[in-house]
Amino acid sequence: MPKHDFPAGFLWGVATSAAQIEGGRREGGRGDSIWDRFAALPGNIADGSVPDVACDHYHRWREDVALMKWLGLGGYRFSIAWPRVFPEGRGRVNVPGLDFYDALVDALLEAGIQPCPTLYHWDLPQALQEAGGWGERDTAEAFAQFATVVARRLGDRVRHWTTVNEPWCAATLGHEEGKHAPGRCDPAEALRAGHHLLLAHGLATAAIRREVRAAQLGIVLIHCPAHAASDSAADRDAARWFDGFFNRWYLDPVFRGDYPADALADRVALGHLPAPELPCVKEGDLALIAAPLDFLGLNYYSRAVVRAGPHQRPVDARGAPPAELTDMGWEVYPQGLHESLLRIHREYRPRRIYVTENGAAYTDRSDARGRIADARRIAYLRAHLLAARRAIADGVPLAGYFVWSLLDNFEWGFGYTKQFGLYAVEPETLRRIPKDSAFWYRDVVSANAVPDQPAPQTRGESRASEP
Ligand code: IFM
Repeated sequence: MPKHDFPAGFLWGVATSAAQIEGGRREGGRGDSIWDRFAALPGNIADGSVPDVACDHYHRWREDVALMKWLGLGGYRFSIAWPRVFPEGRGRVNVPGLDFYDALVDALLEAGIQPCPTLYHWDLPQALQEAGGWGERDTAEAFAQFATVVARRLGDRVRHWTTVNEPWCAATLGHEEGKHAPGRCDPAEALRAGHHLLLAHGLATAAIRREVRAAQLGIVLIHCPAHAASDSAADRDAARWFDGFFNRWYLDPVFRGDYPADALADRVALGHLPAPELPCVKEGDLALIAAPLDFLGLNYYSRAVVRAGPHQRPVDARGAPPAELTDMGWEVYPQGLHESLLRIHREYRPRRIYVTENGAAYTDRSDARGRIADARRIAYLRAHLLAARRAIADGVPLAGYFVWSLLDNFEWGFGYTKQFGLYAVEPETLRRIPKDSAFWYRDVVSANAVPDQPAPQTRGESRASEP
C-alpha cells in the first residue's frame, strides 16, 4: 500500500451531536435537556448563547445529508437526543422524536452513508436531572430503556452503534468542575456519575445486542496522552496521576473489568473516597461494563503536559508557543494520535478502533469572494491523518476516521465562539458555507489517501460541483 493510502473499505466520516446542531428545542414534542437549562443561566456560556436553534439541523437535515453526500462520506456519526424520544426521560415515548431519526437514517442510507448513532452525547433529559441525574443508579436503568426503544425502531437499518460519548467529560466537567451541565461541583457525585455512565453503557450494550442481532457496538472515549514536564520522579508521577484520572479510569473498566487501583488510591489521597473502592459499584456491574465490544471509538485532540502540583493534583505545564495552539488552547500534537492508538491497541486490544472525533477550532473569516481559507485546519487534519496512517502500518486495527465536525456549532460552555466545522454556518441566515477544508477532505475521501499537498486547482474544479 503506498505510504499515504488507507486500506480498502476504510470508513471516512464526520461527527456531530444533537445538542450542538439540532436546535428545534420546543418542536416535535421534545423535552428540555440539562444543556437547555444550564445554558439559560447567566454566566455559564461564554457568549451568552443558548442551543435553542443551533445550526437548525432539525429543519435543515436534508440539506446536511446532501453536504455529506457531496463530501463522498461513508459514515455519519450523530447523536440521538434522549429528550426528543423521552421528553420526561423515561416512560412515555414521543413518537415524532423517533420519526425524526427514522427519516434521517433513511436519507443517509439513500445517500450511501452509514448511520452511526451515539445514544448519549451529554443531553440528559432535565426531568431525570431533577430526580438526581447521573448521581443516581436509576438514570442508567432509564438509559437502557431509551436504548431499547431506539434500537427497536432503527435496528433494522442501523448496524453501527455507540452508547456513551466521553464519559470523562460528562462526569468530571459536569459534576466535579461545574463547567458543563448540570454545573455541579461535587467530587463524590462525579465519581458516582462516572460509574453510572459506564453502567448505562453496559446496560445499553446488553439491550442493543438483544434488539439488533447484527449490531456493531462500541463506546466513545476521549484519550489524551499524559507527558511529564520533566524527568523528575514527581513529574513522572504527575503524568501517571493524570493518565489514571483521565484515560485509564474508563479504559480499565471497559476492557479489564476494574477501576485502576492507583487512581482509586489517588482519590483517597484527595479525600474524595474513604477507601480505594467505589461504594456505588454493585455486584455484576463491572461484568456488564466489560462485556465484549466490537470496537472502541477514540476521540483525540491533543496531549497533556503536567508537573507535580500542590494538594496531590498535577498542574498543567504546557509550554507550546501560541502558533501551535488551536483556538481551544490545545496544542497541535499529531504524534499523540499515533501514540494513543498504539497504546490502546497494545494495552487494551479492542477488536477495531475508529477515530470517532478529531479536528481543530480555528476562526477563519470569508474573503471578499466568499472563500474561507482555513489552511490551519487542513494542516491539522493532514498531520493527524498521517499519524493515523502510521498507526495502521504499525498494526493498529484502525477502521475509520470521523472529522469533528461537519458544521461550526454550539461548543458547549464556549457557545458559538469556537469553530470546528468543515462548513461555516452564517449566523443570520444559517446558510452553510464550505471552507477550504471541506474541499480538501472531499479529495481525501475520494482518493482514500492523504494528498501530498493541498491542490488548489482541484479545489477550483470541486467548487463548481458544490451542492
Ligand atoms: O464539541 C466537542 C464534542 O461534543 C465532544 N468532543 C470534543 C468536542 C470539541 O470540544
